[in-house]
Amino acid sequence: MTYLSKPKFRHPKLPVNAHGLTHRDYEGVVSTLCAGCGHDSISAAVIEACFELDIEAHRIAKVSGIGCSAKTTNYFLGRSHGFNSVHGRMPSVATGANLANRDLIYIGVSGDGDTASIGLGQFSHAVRRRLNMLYLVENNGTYGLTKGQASATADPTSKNKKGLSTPFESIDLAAMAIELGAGFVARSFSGDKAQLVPLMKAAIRYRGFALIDVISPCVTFNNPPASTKSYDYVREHNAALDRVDFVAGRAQITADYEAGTTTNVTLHDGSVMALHKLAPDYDPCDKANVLATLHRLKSAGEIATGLLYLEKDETDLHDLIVTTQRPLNELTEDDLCPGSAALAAINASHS
Ligand SMILES: Cc1ncc(C[n+]2csc(CCOP(=O)(O)OP(=O)(O)O)c2C)c(N)n1
Ligand code: SF4
Repeated sequence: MTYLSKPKFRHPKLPVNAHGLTHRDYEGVVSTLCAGCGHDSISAAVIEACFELDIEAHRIAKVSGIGCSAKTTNYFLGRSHGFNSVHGRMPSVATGANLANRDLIYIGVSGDGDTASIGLGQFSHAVRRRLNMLYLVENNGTYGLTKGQASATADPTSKNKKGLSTPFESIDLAAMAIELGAGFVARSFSGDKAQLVPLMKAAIRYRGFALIDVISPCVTFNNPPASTKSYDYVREHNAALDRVDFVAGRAQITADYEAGTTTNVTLHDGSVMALHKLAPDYDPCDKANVLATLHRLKSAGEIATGLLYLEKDETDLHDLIVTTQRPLNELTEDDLCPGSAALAAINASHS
């Protein structure tokens, strides 16, 4: 694999965030993806979201599997922890890392092939265990890296570059994640940075499993207008249900939103998500209605985007299995081996 590092020079007037860091400090090496690939826009959105949230790079762990999508973790957050695993196995690597160190922020990047086929089991269990992570699916309906086979998210009505369709029903990863217990589920489009960046910021701050299914056109194998994952199709059929504004909770929050059209949701760390309803009667907290809306729009050939589902009570895997508050590498021998009296008490409690 070749790595092209970016020139170190930067304009002295580049904007800086609370840590004095510029966007350049959140970048990785030069992308080797095809020019125009949607995945590169998603990398740019990750850089923007982390810059705006003032997250220091060493607090983030980025994990991925295999695919063009999986390669992108090399193109952002060059100073963060990273693990490029094997095809479909990103969720178990993320689970192990998160259990060992709950203090890091986990960003998993996956493809629709990586998640909806070989990694479907791993994905399902990360969701139902409410692993605290942002799970990004870069969804192009095709296996880009292996040259354009249909993936399990390809719609039977869709046609790829060669005019071919799949005979099989497509998997809607967002609907599946809602069914399996994800607390934060959104869908967006790589070409809509205004929607994607606030969604990412809110998802990073959400404590629990947060999925963003990002339609990300593969310009080389699956971008004719007849493909339901193409730039043209998504622009024409984007049914945005809501818009999210995000205000990080570190400073005093002064949000002024029009009554009646917006709901403010405060996250565990004090950040506020302002949800602007675009579709009448859309409530992202009403699971049955959300699933019915997704099914209805899908059958009409529309693509529902925005914050699709939100569980206001944030719960993660550590809450569910009651783990220690401290990262495992901070535990001392005394913590791990409390002595024979403690062991005798535990044994006595089982008799
Ligand atoms: C165990 C295993 N099986 C198959 C492959 C071949 N393979 C590499 S990437 C890929 C699919 C990638 O598609 P997707 O996850 O949608 O990512 P994209 O390249 O489209 O971003 C496959 C089947 C592999 N690397 N490992
Ligand atoms: S093959 Fe498709 S998914 Fe892979 S880099 Fe090129 S455009 Fe992107």
